[in-house]
Amino acid sequence: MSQSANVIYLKDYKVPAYLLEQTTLKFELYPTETLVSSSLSFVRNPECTEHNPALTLLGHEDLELVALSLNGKALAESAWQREGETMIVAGVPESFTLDVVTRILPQENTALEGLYLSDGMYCTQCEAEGFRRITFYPDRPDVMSVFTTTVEADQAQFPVLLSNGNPVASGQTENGRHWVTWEDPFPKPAYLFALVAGDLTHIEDHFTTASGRDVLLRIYAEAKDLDKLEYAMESLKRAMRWDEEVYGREYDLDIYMIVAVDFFNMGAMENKGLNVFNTSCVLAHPSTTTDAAFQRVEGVVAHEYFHNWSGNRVTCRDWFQLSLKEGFTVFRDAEFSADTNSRTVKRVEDVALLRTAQFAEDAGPMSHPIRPESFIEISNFYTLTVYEKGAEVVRMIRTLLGEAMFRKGSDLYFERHDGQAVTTDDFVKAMEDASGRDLSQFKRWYSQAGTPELTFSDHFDAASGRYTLSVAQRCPATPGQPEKLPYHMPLAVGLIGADGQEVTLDNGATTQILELTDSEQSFVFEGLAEKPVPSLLRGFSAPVKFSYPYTQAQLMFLMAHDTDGFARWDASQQLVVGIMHQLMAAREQGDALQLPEDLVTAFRAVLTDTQLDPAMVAKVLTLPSEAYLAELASCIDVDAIHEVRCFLRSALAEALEPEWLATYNAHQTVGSYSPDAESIAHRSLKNLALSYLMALETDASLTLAMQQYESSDNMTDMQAAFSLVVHSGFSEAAAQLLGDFYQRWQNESLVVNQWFAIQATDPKPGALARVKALLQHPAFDRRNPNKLRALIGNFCAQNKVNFHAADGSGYNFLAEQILLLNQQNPQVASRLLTPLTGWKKYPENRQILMKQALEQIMACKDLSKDVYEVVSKSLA
Ligand code: B3K
Ligand code: ZN
Repeated sequence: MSQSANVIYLKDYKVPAYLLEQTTLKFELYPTETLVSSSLSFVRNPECTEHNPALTLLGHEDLELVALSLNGKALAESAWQREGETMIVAGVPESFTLDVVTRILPQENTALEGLYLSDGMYCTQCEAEGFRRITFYPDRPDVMSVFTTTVEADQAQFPVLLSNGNPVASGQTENGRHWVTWEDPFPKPAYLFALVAGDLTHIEDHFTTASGRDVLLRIYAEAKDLDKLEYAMESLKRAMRWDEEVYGREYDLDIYMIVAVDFFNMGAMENKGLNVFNTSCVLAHPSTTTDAAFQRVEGVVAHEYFHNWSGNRVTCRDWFQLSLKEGFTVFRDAEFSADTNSRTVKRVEDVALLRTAQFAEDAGPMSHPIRPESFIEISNFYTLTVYEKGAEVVRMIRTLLGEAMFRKGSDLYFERHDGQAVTTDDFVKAMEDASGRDLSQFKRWYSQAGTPELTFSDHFDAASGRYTLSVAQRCPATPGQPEKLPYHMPLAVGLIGADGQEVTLDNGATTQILELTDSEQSFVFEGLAEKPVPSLLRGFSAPVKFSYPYTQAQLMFLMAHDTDGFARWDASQQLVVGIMHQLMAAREQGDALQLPEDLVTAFRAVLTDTQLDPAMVAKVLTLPSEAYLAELASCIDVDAIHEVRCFLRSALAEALEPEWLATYNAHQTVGSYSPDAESIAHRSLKNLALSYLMALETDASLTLAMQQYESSDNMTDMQAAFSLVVHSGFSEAAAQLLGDFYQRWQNESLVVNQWFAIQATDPKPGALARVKALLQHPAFDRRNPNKLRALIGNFCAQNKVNFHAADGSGYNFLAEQILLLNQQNPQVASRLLTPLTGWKKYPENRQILMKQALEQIMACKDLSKDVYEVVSKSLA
């Protein structure tokens, strides 16, 4: 690409000069080419003030134009101009029909954007800018139109032909070909267009909407996966009901389809009426799918369904508004999962993700506000910031407004903007108008990047019984934003007395929402008999880092008495992190590492309390991840983090061996597998106990793991045992299981991915050589993003000790892989790069090597926009 990459700015937004009334498409799919004929009826946009504006279409640089005519008359070459992705047609009338024919080669499309083949099946991915790889079109989300799409292909090879909306006609032509026409009555931007053609089977069901309409539900997959579709169907029906009950939103078409494809850059896509899913987010069966994967299927099915309102009916004006649909929809799916399973567990998992990966993104070279101001390649902005932090921002609005006002606000938003392409400002305005609240300062969350940091302190005046809680906020500088203004955020706070009882606060409840608006602010509580222990940011009420000078005793007190599940878990994390920091300091001094007796006491108390939810016990007793410890560090010592974490695990295993064994035995699930929250909770605690027991590396623990591997009737238990053995020092058993597991599951592509992933994350020395060897394995396919993520992605992002090997071999490996993928699949290449982007947080010797790897990539002459943007910003 031209290295003077084009930067697109939010401030340059202009309304489109022409609107589209109708899009009529015909796809003729042939083995060597696909012909796309489109007929587009344009009208002048009354909102555009320009005099006689030209028509601007977008088409990928490699897109082949076969024919172009205006109102039925072929256009001379001089009538239009192409430059980069833009095609300009000047001198067009007020309203006109443009007919365009393009020739595309889906069989050669390795970027998996636009129309491509996945395992012999045609499918599309058009968000954000894939439609311009199909035809010349006003490919921008604020141009919406109704679509009529005809798909024609060989009948024997592609018996199923799908597109958005309802099927309205079908027929056969000569040479064994057939066609189907689909009509989508809801105006939509091109990014929501979809087409699927293949030899697919499906399951079907029905859903009756609250107003009594019948909706046909179909989930399509390859025949071999027919037995893995039921859970997605159940999840879909639950999500449809939930959206009616909680948001008053009904489905609108007569049919809702999901198609599972193996080659997919992301998780899934919410195309109107025709979702396309990565197989990993839709297929589920007890024998091949873990609990975590079942929950992911449920969450992603719901997420894509919820987009029908938050994304499709009301869509984004431009791609800077991406969080309008993604932040809101992630918030919606998180609440759905919380209502369906365990609220606290879901919250803890989401916060753990935010605190590790999103906070790291906020602190790195790609840091951006949830509404970015500029981009080179929009695909690089489908980030944890836009999604997860975006969801936290919506959550804060709900906390500030309260549930009833928030619902009033979302009703107003959907009603006011149905059928429109709008902005995050429009969303906030609807919330303000419905509630009468002023959110102008709050809107800084949309424009400022970085993670705010809160420092709490307090004072108790015994004579007056007055307790003062003070808080200071700051937000570190981020690229292009040296100074930040104070944020408006809700602090959900409780106070706990020495007897462990919650103090009743001014609002008559035990949790109060304090509104922080200033850079320093104090809150006063009157009438206390003694100094309480504060429980801060209950439910993680704002996406910030916060500190209060808790003693270890106070953290243990909160672990025992806080009535807020999140806060209890957070206290345990703070306690363990503090101890790990002490251990790292001891290691630095060359002192022997010692397990603090207090920690054993605290762990024992949790482990033996049969009243506690086993899922929460498992969360509390899981040591903070290496990624979280890395995020907290100012300079990341990968080896120290790994060693200290291993030490602590083994020491806790030893100190509590009988308790772990008892826990292991107590939480065996009986009866056939079920992915409900309670069964998942028992399995998670049982497998955590097994992991501690395996840390002892005794023959007895190996026997337990081997028995579990052999006798389990579900993938959760089998994989837990498998991965523990593979990662252990029992090399013979590991080799045996590696062979056996592959033998059993070689025909299950998603399970083979797990087999790759578990080897890629093995922390033992030599992992890189093993990963390199696996790249040659017959089951590895370099064109399949799931395989790339399983092997290369996991090694670089999760196997920190090996990726950060002192000789730089891990960095060189990643640079080589990025260069191989750069042209083939730019989106995946750019994502896999993430582990190198944080180079400035590592010690100098690593910094030099990581920077060299980035420079090696930068030196490549034909970098894709995707990779160029991430590498150039990382080196800036
Ligand atoms: N909206 C899609 C994202 C697809 C983007 C691909 N570059 C998935 C989702 O968030 O539902
Ligand atoms: Zn989404």
